[in-house]
Amino acid sequence: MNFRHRSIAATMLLTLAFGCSKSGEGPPPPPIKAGAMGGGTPIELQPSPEPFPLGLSVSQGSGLHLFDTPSPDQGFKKIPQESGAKRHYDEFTIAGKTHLVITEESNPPKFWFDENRNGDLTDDRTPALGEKSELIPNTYSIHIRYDGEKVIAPYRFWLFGSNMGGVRFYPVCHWHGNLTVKEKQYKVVAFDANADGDYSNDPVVIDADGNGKAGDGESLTPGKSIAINGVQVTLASVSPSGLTVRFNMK
Ligand SMILES: [Ca+2]
Ligand SMILES: [Ca+2]
Ligand SMILES: [Ca+2]
Repeated sequence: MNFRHRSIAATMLLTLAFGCSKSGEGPPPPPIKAGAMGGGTPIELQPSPEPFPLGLSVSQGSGLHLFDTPSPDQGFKKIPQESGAKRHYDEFTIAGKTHLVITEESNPPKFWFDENRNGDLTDDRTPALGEKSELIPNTYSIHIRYDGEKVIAPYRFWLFGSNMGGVRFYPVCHWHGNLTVKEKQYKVVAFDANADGDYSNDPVVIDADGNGKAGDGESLTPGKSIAINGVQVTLASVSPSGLTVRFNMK
């Protein structure tokens, strides 16, 4: 799977006005420079296609219904040309917004995601291909627009028929970076543990004791602190995309 490659090419576009960035085309866009939003010192994290960083657990998010036909209420305006393979028509709510989705039982299966939320499923990037042959369970990688940050960020997820009912998902990805305190580096992780595509409502973890696990006191919500090497480190915020975390240190 070329998640990393696609991440470099398509993550962190400076502006939505450039439209979609397809994988492998041209040089990577310049990274977002953290602006003046919020307090604290910003740290830019890097995307990773691996789940459960530092042993963090996850809950299941609501996924798809696999409707056989599009409902007039859903607002499909334009759909990709039929291929003969069976399709399903859904709304997928991620990062607080509803996106139209068409899934197709081709091999590999396809996942069209209305990234720009205009009801046209033909003007977005090429469909995400399942990493295995069946529609579900399978892993897909999409890009989500975080309009408030002007960021487009990758999101890789496991889509499966849940024993809780329905087709659900959880993230198979996270963001990671390093926080330097008194010249020593500590791993920082943002993980969408509640599976809604919004990292601002999950704790940020600093592996302060360096044991590779999220321990007691290492998971911070905004305003919470941990003492590291004699410095009080307080999480100011994490952006919805997960790209930027901000800390105050004193
Ligand atoms: Ca679209
Ligand atoms: Ca979340
Ligand atoms: Ca730890």
